[in-house]
Amino acid sequence: MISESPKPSGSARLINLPVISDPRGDLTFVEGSNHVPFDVARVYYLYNVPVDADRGGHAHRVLQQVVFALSGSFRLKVDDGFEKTDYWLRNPRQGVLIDRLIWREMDSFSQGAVCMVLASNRYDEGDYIRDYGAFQKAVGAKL
Ligand code: T46
Repeated sequence: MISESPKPSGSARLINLPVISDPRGDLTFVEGSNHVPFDVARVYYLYNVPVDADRGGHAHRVLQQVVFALSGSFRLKVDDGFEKTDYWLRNPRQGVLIDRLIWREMDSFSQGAVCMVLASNRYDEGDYIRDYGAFQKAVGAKL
């Protein structure tokens, strides 16, 4: 239940995870290098996010990540330097794979939303590009 507009970027795409449903509820699982295209080195989650908060606002040089809304909803905006795409995440079994060198921003968090991220590498501040002009230069976009 993720809507996209206007069309998917070449370097971000939806990932659908398996679900096993029975009268006790739903169970979804993720296996590294199977359901996501990398070994998972780190998991982090965002919670207690104010509804008017803006998060992200950067790209990564090498890191790949998959972003899920485990609970509630939020908007994930991705930008490969040429094309921008909005994903509205609200289904815990659908995530967005964000490849390297993709600018991302998140906003419009619902009350109580929980965002979980699977990452291909451990935390490294040196991997962040936090300046949009530097990002455009890195992807070779026209300034
Ligand atoms: C991303 C989006 C979706 C750590 O110490 N370890 C970690 O694993 C992470 C993710 C962050 N931090 C520290 C770095 C900052 O001092 O936590 C602080 C807040 O991080 P940041 O402002 O980067 O949080 P977001 O929500 O803007 O971005 C995060 C990820 O950093 C980023 O990779 O793609 O979520």
